[in-house]
Amino acid sequence: MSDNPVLYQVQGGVATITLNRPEVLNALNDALMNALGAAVSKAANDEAIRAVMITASGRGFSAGADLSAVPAKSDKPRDSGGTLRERYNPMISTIRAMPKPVITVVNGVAAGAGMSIALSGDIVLAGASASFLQAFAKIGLVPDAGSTYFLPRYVGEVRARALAMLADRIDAATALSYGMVWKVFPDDQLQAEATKLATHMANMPTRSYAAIKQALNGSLDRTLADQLELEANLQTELGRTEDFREGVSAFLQKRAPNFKGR
Ligand code: T3D
Repeated sequence: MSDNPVLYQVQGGVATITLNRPEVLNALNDALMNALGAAVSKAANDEAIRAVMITASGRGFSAGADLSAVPAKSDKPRDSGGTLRERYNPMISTIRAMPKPVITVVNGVAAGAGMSIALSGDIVLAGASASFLQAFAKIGLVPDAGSTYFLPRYVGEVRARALAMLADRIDAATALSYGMVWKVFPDDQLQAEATKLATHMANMPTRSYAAIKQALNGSLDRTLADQLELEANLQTELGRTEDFREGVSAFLQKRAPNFKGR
């Protein structure tokens, strides 16, 4: 049994958040969810952190909600909606809104809300042996923690409905071909490749990434006119940043830029 359900490490401007209940494929119990929510908020609020990785220990990414915590019979039905509102939803919202990139590094099976967390990343990487499973319908639930938002946008309605209703487990290669995943790496190279990417992103103009997130979050729900206006507003802000001046100077001087995230 792991003492810390979530590990938090910082190196070179990158925070690595590791789900750490490998004995149950990082199933999400209250302790893990409280620690994960706190870790995500900490990374979001720390200006020294310019990229975040979310990954997991052992052979799984996350098997979703810890089903051993659900009583088989109870006079008092479980308040699943309350759990989502209190723990899952704020965390998913923070991942999407934080003004820095989040890379989810899917090292194994991602099921139920574990799959939702995997899909919430700005960049989703997977190991070759990873798999994805909308487990919810198998136990009489509806996909939650953002899956019904992310899936149709990533894979289209036809696949989203089939994945949610049939709850088939798909492998990393299929997830890649569906557009749910940015890249798949051999399992033994996944963490090194993810760290390389996160370190690269932590040295890029962070405010540019923050604006990209703001522009793309919900862009499918806005009109073209609204989107054009949002881009103009964001570009006004970015045009005043140190990193924009540095990027242009570096280009004109034919040297590598030194971005500060300001
Ligand atoms: O009320 C609310 O909280 C609402 C929120 C809901 C959000 C949700 O996520 S609902 C969906 C919950 N998750 C599932 O239904 C998935 C259940 N797990 C599985 O279907 C399979 O375990 C997997 C497909 C994920 C992996 O299969 P496999 O064969 O690779 O591993 P396994 O042998 O089934 O699991 C390994 C161990 O992890 C095993 O324990 P044992 O027998 O070695 O002692 C298994 O019981 C445990 N485990 C796996 N998933 C969970 C779990 N323990 C608790 N909760 C789990 N979700």
